[in-house]
Amino acid sequence: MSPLSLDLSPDLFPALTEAQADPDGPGAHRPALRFGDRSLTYGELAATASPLAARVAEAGRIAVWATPTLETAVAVVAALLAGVPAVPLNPKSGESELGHIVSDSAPTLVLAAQGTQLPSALAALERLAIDIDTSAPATSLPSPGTSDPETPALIVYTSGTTGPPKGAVIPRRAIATTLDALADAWQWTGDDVLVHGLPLFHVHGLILGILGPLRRGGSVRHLGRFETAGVARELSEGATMLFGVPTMYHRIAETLPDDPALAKALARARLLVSGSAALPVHDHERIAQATGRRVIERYGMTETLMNTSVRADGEPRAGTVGVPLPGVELRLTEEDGTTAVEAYDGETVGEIQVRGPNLFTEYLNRPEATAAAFTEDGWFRTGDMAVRDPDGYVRIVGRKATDLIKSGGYKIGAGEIENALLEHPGVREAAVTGEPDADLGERIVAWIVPADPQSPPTVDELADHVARRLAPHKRPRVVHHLDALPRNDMGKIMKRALTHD
Ligand code: MCA
Ligand code: AMP
Repeated sequence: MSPLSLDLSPDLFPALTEAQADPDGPGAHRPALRFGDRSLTYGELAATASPLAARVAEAGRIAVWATPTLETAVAVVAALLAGVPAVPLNPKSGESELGHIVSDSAPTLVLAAQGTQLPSALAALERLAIDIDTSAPATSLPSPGTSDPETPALIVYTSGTTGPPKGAVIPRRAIATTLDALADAWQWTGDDVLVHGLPLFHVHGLILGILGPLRRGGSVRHLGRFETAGVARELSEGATMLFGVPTMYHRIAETLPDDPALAKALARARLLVSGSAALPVHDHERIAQATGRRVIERYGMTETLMNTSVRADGEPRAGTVGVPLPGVELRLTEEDGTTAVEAYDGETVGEIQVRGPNLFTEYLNRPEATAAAFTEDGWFRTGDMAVRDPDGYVRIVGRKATDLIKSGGYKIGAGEIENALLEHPGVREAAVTGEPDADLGERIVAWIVPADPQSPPTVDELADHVARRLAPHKRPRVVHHLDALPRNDMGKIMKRALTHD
């Protein structure tokens, strides 16, 4: 582990402060954000985010309608400047998921781009339209001295095995340290130009993908939605880094044989980074073969931000997530959850536990869940199972909970989908599992006992039902009908007995 180098300065975005202080200086004219044909320099970002920050400064907590747009980036930056915690909302969330997040996090305001139609679940909230007007006179940025590093910066909702998603409270300290640790590992500087098409309501797309470049004084070009053509265009027009989930790299690997321009563009990139789920070795190899470049993986979690990475100056090794980041303590533990595994033999499996300034502070309103997530001496139990190579490289081999599914890089709890399915009148019993999928990593499979075996609900009907209530990425892709679910003597569903045959 490298020594801890903690920057506890409350100023998350020095380049923005500099642009504000010297609006005619070169720093103010540097590009900061670009979404399609709309962009902002640091000076323009300061001019548009600072009045918004002043307007939200008195709000206890705000929600942000996190579409993949310039408005979302501006709203989150404004909240961070004001020191007001922001809750990013997935604009595709269904009524039940949105209702839960809003009642749990109790924001006083919702920020959304001007002209956005918001769903009824948000009707009771006061609304503030984000209007990007770079001609507005910049008000002074709120004094950075007012923000304690422990102040909650973001509350990001993340699924567990059962029940609705929990709000992970992420302090400013965690954002600053994780981004600085990545800068060290990736030699990430203000000269880098990042391209990605990740959603902006999760850690990957928002903290790494938007706040990361802004903390470095560099820039990001967001694709609006992921497409290999957009990746090729941006990397051939000056972008230096690409972030994506394995599904995106899988689609790149599939496209490469017929797209020499994409291969050429990827070959020029300084760094290709994958995370949120494991990138299969086959996709690693296909990309390396077509481009001569190796994708590097980093490993993180909503609750911990980033824990490990293959370093830019290290050996890229497919199938591993590299070494602990500076400041992150990482250990593997035996089944008892407290005895450390000492072996670095590439064989002995243990649960990954982490400790460090990159961690969240708590699950909002869930003291018991928070307590259960940590050991007595402050290690966070990730639930991920791994081995360590002799040189310290971590290899994730699975996860403890079979009821957590990673599909397209999204973490999805089987329990929340089962609960939604049970609310469908055509479903008497339901169990949800994940099965391997070349594109998504895992796909969601629903096993149901229909209320009326003569007319069971169709896969489309159940997919729509789940998408409307929770979110489209949580919809089952496959549905099996059964006469009864396999249960043990205690009545517990035996998911391992759920197979096709
Ligand atoms: C299809 N669609 C539907 C339905 N069927 N909508 C409603 N009801 C239905 N029944 C729509 C979808 O909404 C979507 O719409 C389109 O059809 C296709 O959806 P789908 O096939 O599900 O996926 P995709 O659009 O092809 O998405 C693949 C993806 C996506 C782009 C890779 O999964 C993705 O963005 N993943 C990123 C996940 C992520 O950022 N995870 C980070 C969390 P439309 O076309 O309009 O969109 S993990 C994290 O943060 C930690 C810290 C970490 O380590 O990174
Ligand atoms: P989330 O809770 O959505 O933030 O997802 C965090 C989980 O994603 C981790 O606990 C891991 O299981 C998984 N994950 C993230 N990055 C990687 C990676 N590079 N390789 C394997 N799994 C990963």
